[in-house]
Amino acid sequence: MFRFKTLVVLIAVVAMILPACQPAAPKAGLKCAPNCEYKDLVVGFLQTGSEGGWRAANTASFKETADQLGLKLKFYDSQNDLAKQVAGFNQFIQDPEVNVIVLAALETTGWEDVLKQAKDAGKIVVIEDRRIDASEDLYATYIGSDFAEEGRKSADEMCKLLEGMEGKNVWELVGNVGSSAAKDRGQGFREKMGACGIEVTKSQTANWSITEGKQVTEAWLKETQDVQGIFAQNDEMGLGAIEALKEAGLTPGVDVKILSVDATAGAFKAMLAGDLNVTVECNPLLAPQVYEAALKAANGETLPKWVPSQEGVFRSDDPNLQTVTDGRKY
Ligand code: GZL
Repeated sequence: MFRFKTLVVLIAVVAMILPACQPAAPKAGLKCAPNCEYKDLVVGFLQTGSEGGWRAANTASFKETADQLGLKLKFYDSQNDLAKQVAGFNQFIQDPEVNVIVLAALETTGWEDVLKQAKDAGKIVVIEDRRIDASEDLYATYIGSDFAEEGRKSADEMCKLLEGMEGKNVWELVGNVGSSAAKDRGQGFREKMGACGIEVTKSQTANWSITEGKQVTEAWLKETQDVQGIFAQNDEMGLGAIEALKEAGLTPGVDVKILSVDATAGAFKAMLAGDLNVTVECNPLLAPQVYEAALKAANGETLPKWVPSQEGVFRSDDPNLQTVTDGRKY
């Protein structure tokens, strides 16, 4: 009996000592934690490309804010080519100077491997603008818009624009099909369009561009002119559709209602001209939030996995539209 009691006590003592002998869990964050400052950050930024006004404003936000905060920014233009963007990601993993990687993903899938390699290399990863389908433990946080909500807002606004019209046929100009922005805007629009009987009778990618937006709309107009609204998933494609409607002898904004997403300078100009009816805002000025999140992660803080942007809706019938336009940053 005595030996049994001795054994029990011995096991209890060992169980108490063991944890203290475990190797300490690796410290979260960078070597400078918990006193990292912006000057300690070297950020490798993988931008999608330069496809339009939204992207230009997003890039400017990262370059200007880096200068203001005194951090070093290494900018990589993926030229809207997924293979180039993955290559750039690997380049930043190999770069001993880079301790933070920021990704604006061209597509939602295909990131697990490079994210795991970045984690193993001790690099902080922040996803900006476009969300991705990957394990949340592989990145610090995602800073970007709720694209599905933008789609829902677009359907609600299109219902108002088509009120009183007999037909409810809407044509959809889609961004690059693998992107979260295109997928989620389309899904959100379809969630709410039924409320007023809208039917999406034509839908095709125009890859975020004015030229392709015009080409696709021209081809559709050759088939039929039975369309009451156009839902363009970004402003550039909406501007292309406007050009095509005019060349077909139709009055955009009147004969056919036009709604686009982003709220860039081009959209405000088109609304003031009466060609565009509504633009749903998508905020590109994300760099301050992204760099702040990177610094917190560098100092070992755990962040929420998504910080949604706050955004509005702008309409051509707003009596204060010129004042609002004059106050815009992009
Ligand atoms: C949205 C952004 C989209 C814009 C397009 O956050 O990813 O990409 O809506 C841009 O204008 O090409």
